[in-house]
Amino acid sequence: MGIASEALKNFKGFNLKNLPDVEPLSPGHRACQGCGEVLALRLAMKAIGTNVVVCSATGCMEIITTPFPQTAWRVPWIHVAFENAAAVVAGVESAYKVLNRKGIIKQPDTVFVAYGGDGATADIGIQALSGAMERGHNFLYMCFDNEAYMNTGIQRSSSTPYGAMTTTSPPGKMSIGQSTWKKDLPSIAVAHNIPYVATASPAYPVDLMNKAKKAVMVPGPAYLHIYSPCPTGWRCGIDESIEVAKLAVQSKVFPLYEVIDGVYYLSRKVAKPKAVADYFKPQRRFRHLTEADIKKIQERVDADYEALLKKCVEPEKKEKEIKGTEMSVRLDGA
Ligand SMILES: Cc1ncc(C[n+]2csc(CCOP(=O)(O)OP(=O)(O)O)c2C)c(N)n1
Ligand code: SF4
Ligand SMILES: [Mg+2]
Repeated sequence: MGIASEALKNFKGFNLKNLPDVEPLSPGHRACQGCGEVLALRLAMKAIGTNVVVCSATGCMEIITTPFPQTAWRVPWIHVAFENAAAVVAGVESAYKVLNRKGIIKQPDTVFVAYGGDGATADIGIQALSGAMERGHNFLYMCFDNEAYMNTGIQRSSSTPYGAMTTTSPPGKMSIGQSTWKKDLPSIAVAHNIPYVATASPAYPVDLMNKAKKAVMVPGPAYLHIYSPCPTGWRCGIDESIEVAKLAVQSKVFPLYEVIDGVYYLSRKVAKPKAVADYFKPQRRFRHLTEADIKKIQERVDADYEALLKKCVEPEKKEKEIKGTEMSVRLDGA
């Protein structure tokens, strides 16, 4: 049994009847109305609890929670630079380890979390993240992926989806919008052979909370890639974030899965997928796309989903393996 499976063998998941009351990230922050990113962060922190040190990269979730001299954080929280949240959390984790070993503090159960947006994670901070994962620090890194640099005015990142309009990938006669395909960050995390990687979405809040809880229970590095709807940048209604997030899963654009000790588990199989065109409809960042463009994207989404299913071998041998993870179905037949 791998170290993550061992740590999770007695895992008791959240359900709608036992959700924690604790709110490490309090109300009163300054996110835009309908922000899916802050909702996802709030849910993750509810699951993680208060015995935590949080390191925040620059980005929306830093700016909107800590306008000086106020803060929405009720737990120790460090704002670091745009690029080094994973390096700083690694240092904090190492310092706690040494202080505990020397008997200077007695806090062996404190957990360490770093988070950043897609720009902070996929682009500028990927080196720090890769290093911290490779060195095996005991920490959780959460990427809140709203698919552009939103805080500074909706610039494209390497996590912006193909065809999307941003202020630095404007569509026009010569341009489709974003001209590159979205970087596959969860696979990059998996390639580091860390014990726990998962994707999550605020449209499936209990699943998200269970994954955040599991991620901090696992010894060693854990990585959560969290879909984060941004009505401001995606040009959808402020009441449509959750609908769009659901459509992302239902159209196979953003599949939910876990990789525990290198074994892929699909969290939610999409039996009757919606069309990618339905996912695009509420979002004006895609409104310039032609039928041919959408067909090309649909083919890519179908292919990526098939490739994911293949990693989850023998889908017919469904097996609920880890207690409390009702949505997590082991698909490798082992
Ligand atoms: C070295 C450096 N370059 C640029 C910036 C400006 N900057 C601050 S936040 C940000 C965008 C953050 O985007 P992302 O990480 O995707 O988070 P989001 O705001 O979308 O949640 C940028 C470009 C900076 N603070 N530091
Ligand atoms: S710009 Fe987007 S991600 Fe940032 S606070 Fe507003 S809705 Fe949330
Ligand atoms: Mg972003």
